[in-house]
Amino acid sequence: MKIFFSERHRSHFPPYEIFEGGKRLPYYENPDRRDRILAALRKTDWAKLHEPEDFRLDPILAVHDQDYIHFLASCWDEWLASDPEVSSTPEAYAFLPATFALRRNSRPASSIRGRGGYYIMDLSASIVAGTYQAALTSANIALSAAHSSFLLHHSSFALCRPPGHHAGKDYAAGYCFINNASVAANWLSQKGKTAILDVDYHAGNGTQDIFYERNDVLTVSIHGDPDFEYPHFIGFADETGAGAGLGFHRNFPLPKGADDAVYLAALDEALNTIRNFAPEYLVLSFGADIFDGDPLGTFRVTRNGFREIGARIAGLKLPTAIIMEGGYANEALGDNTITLLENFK
Ligand code: SP5
Ligand code: ZN
Repeated sequence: MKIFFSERHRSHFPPYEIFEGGKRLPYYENPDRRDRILAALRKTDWAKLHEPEDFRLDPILAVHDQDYIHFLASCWDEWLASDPEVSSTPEAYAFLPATFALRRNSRPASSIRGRGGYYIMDLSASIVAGTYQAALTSANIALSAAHSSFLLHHSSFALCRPPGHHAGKDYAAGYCFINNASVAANWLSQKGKTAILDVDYHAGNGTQDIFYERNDVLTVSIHGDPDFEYPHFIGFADETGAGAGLGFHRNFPLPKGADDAVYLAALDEALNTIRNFAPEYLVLSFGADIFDGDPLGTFRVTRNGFREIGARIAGLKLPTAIIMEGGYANEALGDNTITLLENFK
């Protein structure tokens, strides 16, 4: 199986994020996550590692607003220039807004603080000097996997970092800046009918937003119920698309503590929805944070669960671009990811 990866991700490692109560914590979405998965892949005899191609900005701008991408590109330098204290010790800082554009009958002001609060949804999308380059490379990794799945009619793995499924058309959120899976799926959809299945523990709000009014790409997400879990405002079962896209989005919110049996029952329903749509390609947003013991999740999916989830998705017999999203139990990340991927090799 072709695996796409890059060392560029290392330039995105903010020193902190902020949790409820203003609690400042080390950034969970850290480079060690990627290193663990890569090390596990290197031990197999089937993972063929490749650097990504450069697809330039067009396929990204087909999904994201230009002003937002410009904000990502210029955020760090503008913030540095605006604050002498930050520019004297930049490595101690990450850009996070402190004032948010709560409703969208609002506009991005020209200041970096005004644009930060407009284009960032929460306090887990910290921006540092290398964030934009890392996010661009991550999108190129996803596009390279999509390209390979198209050419070879075989599954491929995009070892993306930063992840993407919380990023919307014009906003960053939850460690995500560019929606890698959406960029890949939009690109693939020009080659053949494409569906996205999102199995990350958190609702794929960005992906849902991006395709909500489209009927040419089916989007399906299984996740912790937003009634108790991040991203809190989106990912409910009655959200099924709008306009031409009505009936082309499905959410499967699950309760705290969902185990293999509960998870697999929802997965079977999700897979039936995908079978009815009859796509030619699948994009799988894969988050390993459904694992029992993940520090940011509540599910109890076991190693066997990962094997069975992989087997059932591979049972669709579709060329699948598997896109890495979350997963924060770093010691288990390598084995969990390999266990899922082995079904597609
Ligand atoms: C890609 C991905 O998995 N992003 C996840 C972002 C989660 N951000 C959570 C922020 C709120 C944290 N509150 C956690 C309380 C834990 N007890
Ligand atoms: Zn997640």
